[in-house]
Amino acid sequence: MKTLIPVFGDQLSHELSSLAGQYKNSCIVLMVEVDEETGYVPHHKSKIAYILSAMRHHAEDLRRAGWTVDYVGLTDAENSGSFTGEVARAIERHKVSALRVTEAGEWRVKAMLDSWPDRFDVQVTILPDDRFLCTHAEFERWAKDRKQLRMEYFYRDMRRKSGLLMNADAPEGGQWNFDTENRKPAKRDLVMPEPLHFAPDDITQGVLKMVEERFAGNIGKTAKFGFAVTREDALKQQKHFLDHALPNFGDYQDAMLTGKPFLWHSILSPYINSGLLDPLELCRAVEEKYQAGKVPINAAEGFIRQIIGWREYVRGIYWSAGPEYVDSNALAAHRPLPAFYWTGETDMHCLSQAIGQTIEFSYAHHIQRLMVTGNFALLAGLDPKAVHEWYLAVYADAYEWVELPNSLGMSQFADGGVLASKPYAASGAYINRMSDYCSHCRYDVKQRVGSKACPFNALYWEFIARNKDKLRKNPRMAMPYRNWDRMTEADKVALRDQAQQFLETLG
Ligand code: FAD
Ligand code: DLZ
Ligand code: SF4
Repeated sequence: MKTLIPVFGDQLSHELSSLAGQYKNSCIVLMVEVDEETGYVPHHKSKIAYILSAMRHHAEDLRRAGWTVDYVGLTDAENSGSFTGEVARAIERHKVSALRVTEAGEWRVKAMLDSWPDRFDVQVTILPDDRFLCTHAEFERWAKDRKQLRMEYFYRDMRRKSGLLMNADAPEGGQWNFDTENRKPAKRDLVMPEPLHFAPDDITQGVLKMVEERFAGNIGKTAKFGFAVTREDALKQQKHFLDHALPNFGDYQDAMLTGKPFLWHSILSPYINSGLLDPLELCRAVEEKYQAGKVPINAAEGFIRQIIGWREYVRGIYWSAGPEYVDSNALAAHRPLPAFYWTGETDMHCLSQAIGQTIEFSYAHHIQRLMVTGNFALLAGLDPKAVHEWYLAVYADAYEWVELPNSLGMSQFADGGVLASKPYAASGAYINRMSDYCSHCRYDVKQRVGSKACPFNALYWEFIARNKDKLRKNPRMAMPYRNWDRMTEADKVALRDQAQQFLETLG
């Protein structure tokens, strides 16, 4: 019996469940580059190049490990353009009698896989993706009967389950969470490590050339493309992060600096999400650094929380919320995305920095995504679906299961509070506290009205006023509403006028 094993671009792991326990000489691994995937949103050029190059390298790795890999390139003449079309052609080509596949990472592709048993006259087996700590059923059990889902409690269960940073039943250091120590603004004169740059080899150069031709109109530059595209190189970046950036990761996790795109972040998400790196292996390596006394507890705990806490939690929300989650718009926001999200051309320095580095590197760190581009979109009332599609397109680590709850839920509050207990809305003061952006900006962060006033300030109050019926009852929003109520009518009118005038300039 011959078995076909399709492996998708986010399944680049040797221990994938569909490969486990199979006889290599009776299987064909199928990897396909298809228009359907390169085109469901207008992905950043570097994101496409990263995924396709990593796929091509992974195919070589699998061959070296003894697998037979059938690889269909994007420009192959007969390419049908879809996963289903390519599986149909491969079933014919190889005369297979069985199909094994690890479950899809998103609703769109899941619907496709679910149609395969009816469509193909072969035995179809869909296996769970066991590269996560929490199974779908476990998340459902955890979420069931809870009035509110909160990451912190989920995270504690994941600590207990994994045993990471645990002393029997107690958390290492006596606390579950050291986040209060992780909010330091950074100074320019601190020495920070640059992530490793991996010079494109022949395969990557071929992909980059093809991407520049075929996706010329897409956002993004590729001149500085330096992603690892093999597990071996991704492990080098992992080690580089553990040795040089992790010790300061906690302290400066929320900081932002002009011209410093990476600070002490790991830049590992593209590798974790495509399967080149194993998230639990990485967390164990972080724990070892802590146990060896090389990194403080706030860094180790903070990093591990991002992975076994936030990453697993957003995946649970994505699958439990269902395919209709994407249509949520609890704050009824409908403004189209301003053009500067695609060009970075705006006088607002914080936005031009966050978007500029996104165009250059297909990367921005969490606080830039949440408190600069996300916060602006929230305050300006941008359409959450357009915002979601932008995040899905522009970041090399973006797959819907992880991007959607972060953008639509965490950053836009469009799910009405399923994921987060309150909107992440902030005036310019927050950005000023956590960055040096405001000192390079043509706007004055201290002013609320007038031609020099920082737009985030009036937009913040406009957001508070516009959404009072929806947010006033939220206990975590009591303080902003108290402050709004204390303002004079004249101040309120001036702020709302200022915001409206600014919004009109967005087109
Ligand atoms: P680090 O700061 O070094 O963090 C370490 C790791 O923790 C990351 O590599 C990532 O795997 C994990 N992590 C941290 N925060 C989160 C989170 N909130 N959700 C899930 N995993 C997390 N992350 C993605 O992987 N893909 C996305 O498409 C994505 N879209 C986002 C959109 C918005 C609006 C926001 C606010 C956040 C988004 N995130 C996304 C989460 C986070 O911003 C990125 O994981 C992080 O910036 C990746 O950079 P890094 O590897 O240097 O992370
Ligand atoms: C994101 C992406 C892109 C741009 N191209 C491909 C591709 O051509 N072939 C492929 O197998 N995967 C690609 N991917 C990743 C897929 O979108 C991702 O693996 C699916 O969403 C899985 O659910
Ligand atoms: Fe951004 Fe306002 Fe600061 Fe300018 S002044 S960088 S617009 S927060």
